[in-house]
Amino acid sequence: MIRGKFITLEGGEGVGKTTNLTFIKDYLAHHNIPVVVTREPGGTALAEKIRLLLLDPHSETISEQAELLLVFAARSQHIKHVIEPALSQGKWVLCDRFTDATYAYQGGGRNMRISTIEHLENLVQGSLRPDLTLLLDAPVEVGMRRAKKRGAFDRFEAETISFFEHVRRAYLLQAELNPQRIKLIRANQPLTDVQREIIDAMRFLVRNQC
Ligand code: Z5A
Repeated sequence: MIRGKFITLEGGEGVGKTTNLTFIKDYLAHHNIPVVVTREPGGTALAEKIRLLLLDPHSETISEQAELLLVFAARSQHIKHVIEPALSQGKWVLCDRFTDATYAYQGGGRNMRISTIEHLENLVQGSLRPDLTLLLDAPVEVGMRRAKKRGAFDRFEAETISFFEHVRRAYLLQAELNPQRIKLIRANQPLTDVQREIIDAMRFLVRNQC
């Protein structure tokens, strides 16, 4: 059985990850590629409970270290019960956020040590890394404006502009450090243009499959 491909979608607040997830799923279905769509934090019953704890704006103050460990605890469950089984059955996995989000939010936003994140990444993931990451990038104000339309803020959305500027910078650094894997998509454009860039970035992977 040929192993499936692992695609992740990343970016800051309101850049359009959820919107484009459906678009990508349909694009893969059009090419007869079986795909499992999932998200982080989350993807299993336990990981979804951890997600609720992480996003709850009324939870007790969560230390930066606890936040990082919760993110990786959820990821460990997700990999074992969803991601790895699907990939080994030849399915593709399309995941709304993955470890680049940890580098961006806990590394960039919370200023946690990158070496600690790397250590946990190796511990929890072994050699698992995405085959392709689409990083939707837009100025922070654009994403926040779009996200605001949704109403009540979760624990992350209540952060300051400066926090999200650090997140964005950390994402862009990840893209610079991993140019083969991470494709930058300019998300501050009309949706049809964003989706054209997404298809361009995915074409190579999809063509090799068909
Ligand atoms: N987190 C973490 O800290 N560490 C980790 O390791 C991981 C996650 C994995 C999960 O949030 C939180 O967990 C996240 C980081 C943290 N916190 N934050 N913030 P999430 O991923 O579930 O939620 P999110 O980032 O807040 O995603 P989002 O706000 O749902 O944004 P989105 O999915 O990127 O955007 P959207 O919902 O598709 O679009 C927003 C609106 O913009 C919507 O009305 C669209 O119709 C509109 N839109 C989209 N594209 C366009 C274009 N091109 N033009 C105009 N309008 C558009």
